[in-house]
Amino acid sequence: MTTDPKANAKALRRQRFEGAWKVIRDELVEHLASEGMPSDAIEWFGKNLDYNVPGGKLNRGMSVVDSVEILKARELTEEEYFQAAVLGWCIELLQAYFLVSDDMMDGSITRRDQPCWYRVQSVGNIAINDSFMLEAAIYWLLKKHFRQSPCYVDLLEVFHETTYQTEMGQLIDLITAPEDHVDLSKFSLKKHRLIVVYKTAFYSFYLPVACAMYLCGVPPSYIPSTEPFSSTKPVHPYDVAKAILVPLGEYFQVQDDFLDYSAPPEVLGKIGTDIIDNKCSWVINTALSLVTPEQRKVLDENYGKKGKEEEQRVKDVFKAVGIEQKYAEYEQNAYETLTKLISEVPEGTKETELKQEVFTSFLNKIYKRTK
Ligand code: DMA
Ligand code: MG
Ligand code: MG
Ligand code: MG
Repeated sequence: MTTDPKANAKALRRQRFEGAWKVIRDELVEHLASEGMPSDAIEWFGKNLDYNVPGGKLNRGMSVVDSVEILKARELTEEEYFQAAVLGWCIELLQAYFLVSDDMMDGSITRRDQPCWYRVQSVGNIAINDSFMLEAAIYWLLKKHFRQSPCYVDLLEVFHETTYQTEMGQLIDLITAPEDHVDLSKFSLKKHRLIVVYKTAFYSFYLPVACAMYLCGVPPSYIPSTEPFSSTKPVHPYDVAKAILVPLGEYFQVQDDFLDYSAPPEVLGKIGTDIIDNKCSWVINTALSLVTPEQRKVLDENYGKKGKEEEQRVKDVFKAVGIEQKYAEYEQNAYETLTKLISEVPEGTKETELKQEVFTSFLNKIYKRTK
């Protein structure tokens, strides 16, 4: 505890959310026992859960609870809290599933201040199956806790759809970054946007808010709207949410890209691999628009190479073109654009209607983040 009441309130909220995980975690482990799995398998699954699910910032998961509270505009009952927390932890399980596999595909070394799961002694490729089990746990939990709920099918669909979108995003992220062939002329900010919207924005930003909306009974539409978001025409609330949360997710992944290059690993909890991995990141795309022909040559010759020295040469060019300043400008601009977009959302009064605070609270969780 600190003397800052705001920090204390935040710590308490996190503790309460972590308390729900203890219950959910035990349900999952006990289920394996009830399937007659041997004790070493039960232990392995417990370790998989403990190592990969609860240790992150928990922004995605806690946003479900926060959004439900904002929509209902009151404190939740114990039962309401737990229901929202189950959905929140389902998103954290989804995140764990993506991260375990992402770290294998990206050849990453550390995550959340510890070795990536596949690099843990005796795990290796078993991490592939472990990631599948993290995903499957979501649907077991949804069935257990929401089978009787009117929003069960909507929840199933939104988890399936955002998972598929994320996998499309991971596909284009990976094939735009071939290990054996560096061609920076193939990169563009347009390509980058497509990658990040699919690999990050849908599951990290739209999914938590959509879960909260379904839980609060915001009426779903089964006919996708073809109208673009505008402040004058009434549009479907899930489309309104998406129109804000997708650019919010894009901003979040630009931060992730910038921090991959700039943040000290002891702060970030992971060692950046984007330069070595030949990734189509915001940093390289922005640098490409600023370089002299000489600097361009350095990037062409050193980007996507395995060595530390090559990586340092690329970082030196990033610094020389003033990437820090460009990022500060980008962040200011993104914040202002998002704030304006949010201010145009019609302010609802019922729990089945959107409120601007759903979006401002999410934006404030990530604005100027350093990890
Ligand atoms: C993030 O991509 C997307 C998913 C689906 C994990 P990334 O590889 O940039 O993430 P990180 O920087 O956390 O490895
Ligand atoms: Mg990665
Ligand atoms: Mg990746
Ligand atoms: Mg990254």
